[in-house]
Amino acid sequence: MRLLHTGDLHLDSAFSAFGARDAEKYRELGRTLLENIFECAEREGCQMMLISGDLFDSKYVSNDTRALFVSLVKNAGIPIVISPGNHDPYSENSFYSVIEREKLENLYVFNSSDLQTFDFDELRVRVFGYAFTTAVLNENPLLREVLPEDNGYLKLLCAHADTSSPLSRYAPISVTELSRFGFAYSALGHIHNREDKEDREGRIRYCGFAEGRSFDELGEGGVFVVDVDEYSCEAKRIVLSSRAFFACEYNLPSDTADVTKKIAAYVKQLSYPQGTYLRLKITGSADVQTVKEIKSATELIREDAGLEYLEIEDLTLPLYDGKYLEKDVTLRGEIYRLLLPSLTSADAEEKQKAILALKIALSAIDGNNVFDVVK
Ligand SMILES: [Mn+2]
Repeated sequence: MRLLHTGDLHLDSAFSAFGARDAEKYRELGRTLLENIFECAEREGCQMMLISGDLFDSKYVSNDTRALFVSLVKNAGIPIVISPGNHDPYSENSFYSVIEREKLENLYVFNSSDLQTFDFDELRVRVFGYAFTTAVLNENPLLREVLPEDNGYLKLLCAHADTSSPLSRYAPISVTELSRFGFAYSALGHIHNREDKEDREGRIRYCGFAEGRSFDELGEGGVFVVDVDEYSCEAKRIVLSSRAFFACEYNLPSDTADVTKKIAAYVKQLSYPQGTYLRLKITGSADVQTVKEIKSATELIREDAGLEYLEIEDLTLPLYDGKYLEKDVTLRGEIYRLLLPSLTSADAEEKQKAILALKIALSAIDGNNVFDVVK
């Protein structure tokens, strides 16, 4: 059979980091994405859709999103199976319990934190699953119950679960434990950045994000279209995102003449797709003035490369000449030498902290307001 696996859409997210107007625009993009997913299911001839939780960002769903969801489900003509996650748990007055009253005949929502099943006789498929009924589910329902007797149907799992740690509060289960149940396909949700299969055979997968929502979700997003039976399981990734977040690094040349032009040319030749949100990290060494100059050219660089959004992150060393500081016998040199192992560390986080520490120290010695550096 062929199914579409998605989840973790977090529709109606607050997007509070982006300001009220942009936030509404982003929520609109979320609805367009939902339409595209249903369209994709139809185009690809999917016989079922599995939504493995966190379809919505919270239990409150806007009227626009609700109306769209209902009409898409009604017109889909295939079973839509949902396992509510930690962000959109099934509870009294939650979106899912309210929508039950609409009696959408092809919508199947798990509503208990005990293991449940839905049987689809025409497809000869049984879908196992459960619901988060609060924001946490300390124990995975699969691990405390005996599976009902086999009825000969193809066994699928649709669930929000965490395979990364047994101590997780989000229905923890290891890949080894999961493999023992013999599901032909386990459609998982919760970990957004894992598009690769979890097991060797590719029968256990996280859906991954369908469209990035921040710089925590880098790259293009999409859904899985899965062909599965007892003998084989093939999943193909279909990109559906109309925008994507990317990050890149530019190491400043020692000659900083025309530096903004050089950066603009560099970013342009990376030819990012339309709708790109880019975080450009500048590294190397530069004086305060050069960094200021680069930052003030942000809008120019963005426009030139046709980006939707650009932010420049300053990771430069505040040095005109590191060698000079190294030999400096004053406090400046002493601080530099002290921080040097961390400044040249391969650990990006450690390096970043050391750079910030050096900037604060040099700024304080110069009698400046250190908060200007932190900003
Ligand atoms: Mn989640």
